[in-house]
Amino acid sequence: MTEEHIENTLVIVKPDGLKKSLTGNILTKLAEARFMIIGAKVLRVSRPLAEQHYQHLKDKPFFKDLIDYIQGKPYGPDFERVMALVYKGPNAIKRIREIAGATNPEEADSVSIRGAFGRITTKGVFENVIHASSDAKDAEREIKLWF
Ligand code: IDP
Ligand code: MG
Repeated sequence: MTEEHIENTLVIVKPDGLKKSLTGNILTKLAEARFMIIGAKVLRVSRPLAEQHYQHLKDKPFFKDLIDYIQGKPYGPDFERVMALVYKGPNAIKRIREIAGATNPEEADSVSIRGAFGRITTKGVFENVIHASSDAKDAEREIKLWF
């Protein structure tokens, strides 16, 4: 049996999630999984914030399109925003990653958020609806960065 850790993790409803009106759906899934919201805000993502959040991908060919994506640039001014949340609960990091699904929406479990609602854009960006911290170190760094 895996040991239970009470963890905090960062979730971001990305601009495509807001545009597709998936916020309620995502919040419901995480509430029904019994995670607690301990922080929430809607914000515009500045370029420095976007670049710091995705610093581990800065050498990738899709980096510029990824920064435009998290800033909501492809979706018009109303969707140049995200909803950032901090969730708390037992093994929250791993379990919320599972609910989110794999990074590539075409490979994600079809019942996961990314599998059900994500797509790959014609520019090749994985438009995958939601961010969820990938491990304890990332969760700590990201929560400090966003809140
Ligand atoms: P994660 O979001 O599942 O933690 P990361 O590797 O940290 O995955 O990548 C951050 C984001 O960058 C992804 O959620 C996705 O939007 C985008 N991305 C990652 N890898 C690729 C890729 O190979 N092609 C296009 N977009 C990608
Ligand atoms: Mg990641």
